Amino acid sequence: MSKLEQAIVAIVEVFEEYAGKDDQKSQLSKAELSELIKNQLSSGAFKDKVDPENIKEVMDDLDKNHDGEVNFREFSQYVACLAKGYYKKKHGDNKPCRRNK
Ligand SMILES: [Ca+2]
Repeated sequence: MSKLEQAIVAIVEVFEEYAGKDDQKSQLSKAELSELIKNQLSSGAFKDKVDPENIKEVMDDLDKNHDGEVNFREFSQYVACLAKGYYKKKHGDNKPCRRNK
């Protein structure tokens, strides 16, 4: 597989792995999201984009339909947002990753 194909598969697999930890296999609960961020988004390039201590805020930001869970659609938008943030940071624009509400 190409680099991009691998990245896409990885996004899906990470979501499935963490969302599947409780009975709601297609949704990330607050606890699952917290664990995902802690384990998958803790290296230097992303650490300042997400604060595991402030998981409630991240959750509120991602959970667009306010059902207390993050579905794949919401998660993939978050990943896209992180990618944009990473690109901007790499090119000298270091604004935090927040989408318009
Ligand atoms: Ca779940």
